[in-house]
Amino acid sequence: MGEELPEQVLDARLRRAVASLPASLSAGAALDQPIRAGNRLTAAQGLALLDAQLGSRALDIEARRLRAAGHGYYTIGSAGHESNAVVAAALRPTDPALLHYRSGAFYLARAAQVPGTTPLRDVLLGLVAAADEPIAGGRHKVFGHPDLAVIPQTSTIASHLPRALGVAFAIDRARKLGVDSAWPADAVAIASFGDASANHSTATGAINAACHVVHGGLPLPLLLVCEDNGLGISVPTAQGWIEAAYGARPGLRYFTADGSDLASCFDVAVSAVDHVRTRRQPAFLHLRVVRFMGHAGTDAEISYRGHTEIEADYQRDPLLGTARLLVEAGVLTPTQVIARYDAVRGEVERLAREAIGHRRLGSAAEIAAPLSPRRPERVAAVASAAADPEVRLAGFGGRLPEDGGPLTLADSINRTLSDAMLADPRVLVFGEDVGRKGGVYGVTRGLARRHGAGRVFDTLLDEQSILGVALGAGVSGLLPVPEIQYLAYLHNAEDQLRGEAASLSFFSGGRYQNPMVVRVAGLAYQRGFGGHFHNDNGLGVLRDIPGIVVAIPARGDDAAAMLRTCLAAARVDGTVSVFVEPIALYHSRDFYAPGDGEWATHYVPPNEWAAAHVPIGVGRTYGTGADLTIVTFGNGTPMSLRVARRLGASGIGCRVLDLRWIAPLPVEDLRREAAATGRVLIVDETRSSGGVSEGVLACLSDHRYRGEVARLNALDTFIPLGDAAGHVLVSEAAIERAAHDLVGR
Ligand SMILES: Cc1ncc(C[n+]2csc(CCOP(=O)(O)OP(=O)(O)O)c2C)c(N)n1
Ligand SMILES: [Mg+2]
Repeated sequence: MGEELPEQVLDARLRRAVASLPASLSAGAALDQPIRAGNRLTAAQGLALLDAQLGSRALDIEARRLRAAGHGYYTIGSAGHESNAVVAAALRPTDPALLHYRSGAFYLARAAQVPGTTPLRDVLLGLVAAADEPIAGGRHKVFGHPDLAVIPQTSTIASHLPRALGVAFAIDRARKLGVDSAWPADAVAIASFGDASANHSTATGAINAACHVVHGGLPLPLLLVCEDNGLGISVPTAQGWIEAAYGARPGLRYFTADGSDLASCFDVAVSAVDHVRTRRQPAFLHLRVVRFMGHAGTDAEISYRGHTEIEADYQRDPLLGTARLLVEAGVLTPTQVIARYDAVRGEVERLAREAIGHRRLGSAAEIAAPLSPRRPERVAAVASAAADPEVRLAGFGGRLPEDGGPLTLADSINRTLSDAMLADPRVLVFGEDVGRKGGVYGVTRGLARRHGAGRVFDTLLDEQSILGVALGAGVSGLLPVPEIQYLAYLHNAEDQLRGEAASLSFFSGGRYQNPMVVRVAGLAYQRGFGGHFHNDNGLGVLRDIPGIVVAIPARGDDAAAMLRTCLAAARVDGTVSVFVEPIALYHSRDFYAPGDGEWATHYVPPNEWAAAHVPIGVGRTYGTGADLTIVTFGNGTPMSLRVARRLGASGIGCRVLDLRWIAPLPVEDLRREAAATGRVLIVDETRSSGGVSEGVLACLSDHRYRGEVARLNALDTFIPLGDAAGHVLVSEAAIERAAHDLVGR
């Protein structure tokens, strides 16, 4: 006989401890009576929760057996944390939940409140990566279910807390605005996480933002549940730290409970939920638990924990605690507890055998299907929706933008946002400085006054929370348009886009989406002003995120049409778009010469079908020259057009393709325009490493372009202050030289 496996030790310990509980002599408590004097938990509720806890334990044991047999792919369990079931019992099954990976008993207890659900089977299908698992469909093992209001989470610890903040915010905001939401108006959002995770800046930022919202007098019904097992893999959390850090935060009511005692845990959870639901204010529920069987199946905790420490945890097994409670109340005998345990173990084994036979994901197309659904015809139809003429006229203060003069890029975005807000009450515009000030560059000027502070508002200065509010609002049925003030400041929040926004549809098989359009002011050419952080020209972090759309308009009419497309794609397909606005072009009016006003454009209202919308991934070609194709975008567009005019004067026929969309690239336009001249010059204001030109070159190569090609990029460096910036950025003179060079080859 080899050494006993951790799951065998845990199983044997529980059986032995339950068997040795002194059987109560009482005749048996009434099921509708409190299970223990002074507690609110009834015997019936205690029984139901015992079943959730036993089921969760059985799943953890089965996960390891499946792994050992080569059928399972995930062994992080909930063993020791099963008192989290009380949180589900204290909530309603319609309260949106974002769960820790050890909240298995919560999941089972919630499912028990919804008839027709099959939670044991769901989890087992997740463990074996079955294609018909109800949330991720084999793409991940995660707790989630659309019928249970459980939104699936990534493995990035704490990264769900900004979204949880946003969901809580959206519940009351939707009610205030009178728009439909995915959750009941009196719902509570719940997010659980571990004790080590509570230190992550993403968690501290989101919790700080929650306190900040309350401090500002706004509702935020968020229940934060810290499942504190005292460890983050092998690193202990200092004794008392969670309470020291979160016990007395402004606006955040602190509750704490011993996870080994179901009855008191339940009472505390009920009080916490009641606080959040009735006061519409956040609470922090500190659930003190233990962790059995190490961090995951591969983790031998004996290498970093003492024997006595591990041994002491068995006394705090929540299943033993619940068994003791039921036995002492005379509801079950120890033998009956074991019988229930055996029954669920047997049921889980049977379901596991069945799960093994289920189909796994079978093709690349099947895997990627939910990533970024695209229905361009429906997007086009929605993009052309406008508010009623009278509403528009009143909304624009009696003067429609199409009746005024030509507009800059900034003004076109402003009018387009207004039109979108007039047409759809779900649209929210927010970020740092976007409200009263109207944005650092005036892009959102007047919107708060026109559409109200409930829809256009300033946030606190935390990009993770800004995107988190958008993630939560989007998944709740609103249409958020968050602003990131500068491209350089997207980076500290990038995971909210990459890990959270972009992946939700993928990991939920399209069952949850976070439609949103993130506006980001960016790129260089601000005549040296502001240095690198106001001239960031790196788009590499956006180019490789699966499924997202990256739009970069160079002129006002494109900005209006493209923004409408992004908003419509968000509504129709749940698309996540990043709308990069070239700061240097915001207020440009002139093009060839000072005062010519040729870069400003006429505003086309949304319902003027053809001109008001541009499909995702379709570029704009200027000119029909046969000698050279310049491929560019953003600031490169006006620069290249000016160079093209000079080249034309010297007898070189040019055409300029403005890509407009960096992701997905306009492949058809690229192929066609490259083939038309056989000479391609890529004018790319981003850096040569990780820049857009890499994608363009790869696209040309993939499509067997055989002509000449050259590229101009910014230097692989950060941007300096002042005129020195000119040394590292692509210039018109360089474009002209490169064009002559290429044509002369
Ligand atoms: C951002 C991030 N960093 C590191 C990890 C790797 N990791 C997974 S779980 C974990 C420990 C989490 O501890 P805790 O929050 O206490 O949760 P517990 O596992 O103890 O329930 C770590 C470091 C991760 N998933 N995400
Ligand atoms: Mg922990």
